[in-house]
Amino acid sequence: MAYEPQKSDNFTFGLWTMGNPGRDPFGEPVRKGFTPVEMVQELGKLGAYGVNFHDNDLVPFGSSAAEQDRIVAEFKTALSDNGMTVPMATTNLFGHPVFKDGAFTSNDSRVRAFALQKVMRSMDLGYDLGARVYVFWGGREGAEVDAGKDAVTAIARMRDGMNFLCEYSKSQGYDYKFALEAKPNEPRGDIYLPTTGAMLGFIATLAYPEMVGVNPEVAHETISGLNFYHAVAQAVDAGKLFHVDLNGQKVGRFDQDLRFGQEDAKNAFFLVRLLESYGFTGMKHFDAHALRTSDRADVIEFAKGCMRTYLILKEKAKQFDADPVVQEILAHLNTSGDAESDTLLDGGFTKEKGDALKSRVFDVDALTAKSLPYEKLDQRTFEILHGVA
Ligand code: GLT
Ligand code: MN
Ligand code: MN
Repeated sequence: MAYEPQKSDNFTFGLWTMGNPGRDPFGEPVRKGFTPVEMVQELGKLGAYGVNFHDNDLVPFGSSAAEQDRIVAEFKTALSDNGMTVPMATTNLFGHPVFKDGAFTSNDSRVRAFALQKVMRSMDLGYDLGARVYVFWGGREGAEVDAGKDAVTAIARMRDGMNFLCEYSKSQGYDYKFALEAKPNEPRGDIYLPTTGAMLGFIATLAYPEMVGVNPEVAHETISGLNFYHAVAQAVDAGKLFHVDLNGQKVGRFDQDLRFGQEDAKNAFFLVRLLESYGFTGMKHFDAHALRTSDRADVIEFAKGCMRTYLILKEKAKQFDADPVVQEILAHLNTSGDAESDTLLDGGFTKEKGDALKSRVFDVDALTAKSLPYEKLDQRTFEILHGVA
C-alpha cells in the first residue's frame, strides 16, 4: 500500500502524544489517553519505529522502586512483543509544582540539585530501555518577572547543569547524545534560549560541545513567526541535528502541536526535502497530539496522518527534483557567474585575490538584469504539491 510507514522510516511518537486526553487550560479531558502499553501496541501495528518518553510518562512521580520495576518490566514486554524500541528519553522538569520557577535555572540551589538528581535517574531509566538520544526541553526555564532572575546567571546555571550531566553520562559509560529543544514561550512568558539558533550558540559554550546538539520543533519556531526550514538548515550545517520534533502550528497562536503538515504544507515540504536530501538518519519524532475534538479512533487517524503526510511529502520532494520545469529554472538560477569569479571565491582569501578583487570592474547592470523567475518556480511548487501534472 502506498505511503505505508516502514521501520526504516524512523518514525517515533512521545508517550505524551497519543497519551494526551485532550485537556487544555480551559477544559477537562475529553477522552481516555492511550496508555504506554496501548501506544506501543497501536503504533507497532501502524509501522512506527518506536516511542519516546519522559520519566513520569512511564513511571508516575513518587513511585517506589518496586512499582518502577513492575511498570518497566511490563513496558519492556510490550516493546518486544510489538517490535518497538525507545530511541529517545527525556525528563519532566516542568509538571511538578517544585519546578514552577524553573529547574536548572531556579534561584534555589536545592531545586537545581533536585532537577539534576531527577535527570540522572531518568537517564538511567532511558538508557536501560535503549534510548541513546536524551532531549532537554526547559519549559519552565524562563520568567515573567525579569526583576526576579538575572538572565545572565540563568544561562550560566543552564550551562552548569548541562556540563554536570555530560560528565554524568561519561562517568556511567553512556553514549548518550543530548539534544536541546528551544521554545520561545509557553508555559513561561519568556523561555531562555528561545530559538534553535540560540541553542546552537549556547552549545558552543559547553564543556563537551561534541555531545550536544539540537531537537528543533516545528511549532516552537513557528509560534514566533520564524521559518522552521531555515532553523533546521542551520542545525544541519552545524552538524547538530540530533533529533527533530515534527508537528503543525499557525504563526502567533498558542502551542498547538497539530498533526504534522496540518498547517503550512509548503514549509513542511521544504523541511522533508531538506531532511531527505541531506540524509538525516536520526529519529523523526511526531511531537503532536490529536485535536481536543477527537475520540480515540480519531487519535489513531491522527497518528497515521502524521506518518502518511511525511511519506507523501517525501514523494513530492522526488517529483519536485525530477520536474523538468523546476530543473530548468534551478539550472538557470545556479549556473550564473563566470570563471573569474569562481576562481576568486573558491578557497578563500589570499592577498593576491583580495588585490585582484578590489581592482576588478563589474558590469553591475548586467548582473542586475539576470532574471529570477521565482513566480514561476513557486507556482510550479504549488502545483506539484497539489497534484497538478
Ligand atoms: C512537551 C513539549 C514538547 C517537548 C517535550 C519534551 S514535552 O510536550 O511541548 O515540545 O518536546 O520534554
Ligand atoms: Mn510543542
Ligand atoms: Mn517537542
